[in-house]
Amino acid sequence: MKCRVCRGPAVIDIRRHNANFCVDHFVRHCGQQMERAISDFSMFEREDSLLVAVSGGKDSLAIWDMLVEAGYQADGLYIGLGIGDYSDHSGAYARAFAEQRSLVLHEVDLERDHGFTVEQASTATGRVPCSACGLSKRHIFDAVALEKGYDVLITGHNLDDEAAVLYGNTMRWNVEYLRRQRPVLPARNGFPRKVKPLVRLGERETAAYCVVRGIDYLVEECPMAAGNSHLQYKEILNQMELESPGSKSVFYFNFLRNAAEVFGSDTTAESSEGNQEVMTLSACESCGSPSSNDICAFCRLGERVKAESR
Ligand code: Q46
Ligand code: ZN
Ligand code: ZN
Repeated sequence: MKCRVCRGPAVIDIRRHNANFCVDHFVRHCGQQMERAISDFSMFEREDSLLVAVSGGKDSLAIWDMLVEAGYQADGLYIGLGIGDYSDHSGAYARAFAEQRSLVLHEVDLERDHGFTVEQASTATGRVPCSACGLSKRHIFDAVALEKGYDVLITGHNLDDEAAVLYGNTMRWNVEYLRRQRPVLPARNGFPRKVKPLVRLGERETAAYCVVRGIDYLVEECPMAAGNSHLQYKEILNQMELESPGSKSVFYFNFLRNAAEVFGSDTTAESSEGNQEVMTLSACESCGSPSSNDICAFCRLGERVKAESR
């Protein structure tokens, strides 16, 4: 197996590109794919300040590393969710990465700073943990980005994640979500722009990137994810990819190219000024975050957990 670029010994084959790469050219390939996503979707400019949502897993550490290597100004944000050992381990990987590279890592701990854990919220609401977890993460990412003045929030969603989410939303014809499934969600009042610069890389590639760059990451999956439909969709798509390399990429990028507009665009609703949705948002009376209710969904969740535990 020879590197497509230099003909030296290759360490990885990427079947959808019909290409093999040596370590150096693979790292370069990953950086180029990230830059292409940033420019194709106008994600951000060189001078923007970036906040990376860091979980301690391969994707978030890979994108943070690629951004820093490419010279972007990128700090990290880690949220302790209180999911037993998983949270302890994930925090340790995120901190070690930041310390080794002298990067800024902000930390929020759900229990210490907001008085509840994901598991407690799940019990109190009777809903799956991922529901309270997703709500809490979105709220905290927005709040920290706003409070600390970052221009853009970066998440490590890769091609496999996005194709699986698209598959799930299509299976249910979940039009509301299809409308919002873009690699860029523009800023709106009080909410930062959110972007996914890893959409051109699969998770096998982000894992390989971490290995060749010497990045230690948490391999263990969140225990709450076991058996969820997102993982099942990934398996189905992996099977298709095996038989027909490139299927995931075609499915996702052709959706963006040919079909996304059919479901309407969130661009208007998400634009930063002067649209109706923004006009109706006021500050949450409890935390000050933009909200369409007097008390935002996150603060209501916290209140509910406290009420249940009394
Ligand atoms: S961390 Fe949270 Fe995920 Fe765990 S509880 Fe679900 S949403 S699976 S990315
Ligand atoms: Zn090479
Ligand atoms: Zn609030």
